[in-house]
Amino acid sequence: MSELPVEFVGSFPDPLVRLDPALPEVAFIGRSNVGKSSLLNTLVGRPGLARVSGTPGKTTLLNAFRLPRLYLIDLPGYGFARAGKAARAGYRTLITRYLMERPTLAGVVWLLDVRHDPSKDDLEIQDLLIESGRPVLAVLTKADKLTRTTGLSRTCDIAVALGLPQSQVQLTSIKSRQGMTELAESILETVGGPP
Ligand SMILES: Nc1nc2c(ncn2[C@@H]2O[C@H](COP(=O)(O)OP(=O)(O)OP(=O)(O)O)[C@@H](O)[C@H]2O)c(=O)[nH]1
Ligand SMILES: [Mg+2]
Repeated sequence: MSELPVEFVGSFPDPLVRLDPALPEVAFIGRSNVGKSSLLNTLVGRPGLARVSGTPGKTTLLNAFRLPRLYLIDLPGYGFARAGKAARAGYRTLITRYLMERPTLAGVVWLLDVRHDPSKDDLEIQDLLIESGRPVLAVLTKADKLTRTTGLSRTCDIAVALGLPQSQVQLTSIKSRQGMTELAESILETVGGPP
């Protein structure tokens, strides 16, 4: 995917915003700081495209990026400890409506940090993902922070904890680029054709 032209379309507060042209889209969802924006940038080969930060909670709107025949959507992160009650409720409404009602959503890339067990927030999102019936790929991030062996055994453990088959769980790192080709292939498969 890194050879393809990609452009930032815009940031939107409305989960049902209409993008023109209407194309299938794949959304990146996960806890704040898990690496959604970094992964998106690495996949398309444009380091500064989606905003990455050491401060959690930077992405608060739905950010759309266009490839020739699909959109990638960078969603705000959940589980941000310092977010207030109102912000959490707002997030929940945004994500629920986005996952349940968006006609063009072809699939979801759900990010989890390979070093941590799924949190309460993660499991709540999983319930929503299941309820939405969307195709989901669980992507484990930051593999470079563990040894290869530990990374693989953590991948098995997390797949079991989530009740997912190994084929639906992909270990990745933006540093080593581990899992990037596989992730790009899965995304293209989800939207049903060439990018
Ligand atoms: N070592 C390592 N660091 C990573 C990896 N992916 C992301 N990071 C780091 O994790 C931090 C958070 O990354 P972001 O991409 O901003 O995370 P996010 O999920 O978009 O965060 P929010 O927008 O706040 O929801 C940054 O410091 C990244 O450099 C990875 O594969 N390996
Ligand atoms: Mg982000």
